[in-house]
Amino acid sequence: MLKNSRRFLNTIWPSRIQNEEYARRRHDLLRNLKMDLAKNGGAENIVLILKGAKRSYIAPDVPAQYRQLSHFRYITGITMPDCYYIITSPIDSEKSTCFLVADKRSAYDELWEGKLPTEAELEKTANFEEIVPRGKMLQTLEKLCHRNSAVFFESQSDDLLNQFLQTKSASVRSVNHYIDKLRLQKSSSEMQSMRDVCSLGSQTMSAMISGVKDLQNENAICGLLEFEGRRRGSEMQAYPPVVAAGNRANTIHYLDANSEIFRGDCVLVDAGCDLNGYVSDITRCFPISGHWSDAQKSLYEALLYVHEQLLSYAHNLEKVKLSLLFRKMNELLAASFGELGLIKTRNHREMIEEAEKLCPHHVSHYLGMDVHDCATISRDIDLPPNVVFTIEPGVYVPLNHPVAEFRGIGYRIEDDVATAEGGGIELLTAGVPRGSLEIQQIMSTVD
Ligand SMILES: [Mn+2]
Repeated sequence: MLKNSRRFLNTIWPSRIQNEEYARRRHDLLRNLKMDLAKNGGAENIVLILKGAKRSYIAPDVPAQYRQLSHFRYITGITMPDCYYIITSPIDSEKSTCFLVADKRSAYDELWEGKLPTEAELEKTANFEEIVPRGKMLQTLEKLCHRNSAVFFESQSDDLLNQFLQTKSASVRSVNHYIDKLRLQKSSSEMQSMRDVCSLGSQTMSAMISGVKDLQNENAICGLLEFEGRRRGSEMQAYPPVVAAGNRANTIHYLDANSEIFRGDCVLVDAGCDLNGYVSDITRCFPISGHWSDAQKSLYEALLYVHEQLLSYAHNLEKVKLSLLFRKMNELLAASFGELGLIKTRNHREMIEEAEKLCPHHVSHYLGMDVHDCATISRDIDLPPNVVFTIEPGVYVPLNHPVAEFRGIGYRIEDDVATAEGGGIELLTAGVPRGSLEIQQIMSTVD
């Protein structure tokens, strides 16, 4: 018992983000907004309104799983639900004033939901002038906004704010792209946060694969993922995992994860951990029996070759650009599947088209506080150091594919990497095996 319980000890992963970093982010955001406003001229002050996540319900009185919105957490450090945050700053001054909009909990609510953080605790990261009750928010905005205010808000709709903004002649601009630009390039403490969560995600995926042999339902794998992640300190899964056996792996966002697994099936698992507001995103595939059929193995190795080539291609690029990786992936898939016999044509253009059909998704997305991070940032830009992204080539062979041998197999191999300071990329999920034999080794099925 004692030996086993030790395995639960290493579960504390403190946040790497210091309080001052939140102040720096707000400062940088205001500076960038003002730089852009200076080009257009006219505004006297900035009023920036951020909305936090609302508590939502799946049935009367039954709260859904809650996660703070990442923009809100990035700027304020606050994780409690149902808040707004307002920053105002004169255009020609470094000074800014912040307000947290939040209601106190009554003694009755505290009985059911527990206490909220104290004002002093919230102030450490969010450094506001005062807490404004939600019923007073519109009044506060009325005071802060005048005719020459540049008002920024997230583009998502919000009834309360729309009510206010309709009465204002000032146009409202979206702040999302400005925050995305800051979030794209991670600070050194954010890089540590990403290393933490990717290490946790790698351990979770490896431990799941070690225990997965002969499970007979996708649901059991979901449970195993949850168990292996949480016992190591994951706060929750980063997203509903894809756990897809056999032909269901060809449904790219198959989320039901509740079907029977047959003995000869391979299983695709796409899962991540959520830790201190940052997430990992890893995909691995394995035969449930621990033994690959010849077709399963040869298709797996053809895809793995593409994955390895992409890692070294990205590592050797002078400037990484996700669009370049995408083009490279299609070329590699065409060549690798041509050699395998999955693509029959030898016409280059047709081979690329076939590759695009077999893998209809992009090779990468940015990663950070959200799994599809920084959605407003183009994938066609040169990346600076400390940008985290995935590399995830896939192959999905439908049941009606002309090449019978590989019908009904779907694979994706996904790792998380970062552009490194001195050039090249850092592999953040190196801890999860991906070789066909290594996978069998951790499943203990090597003869
Ligand atoms: Mn992904």
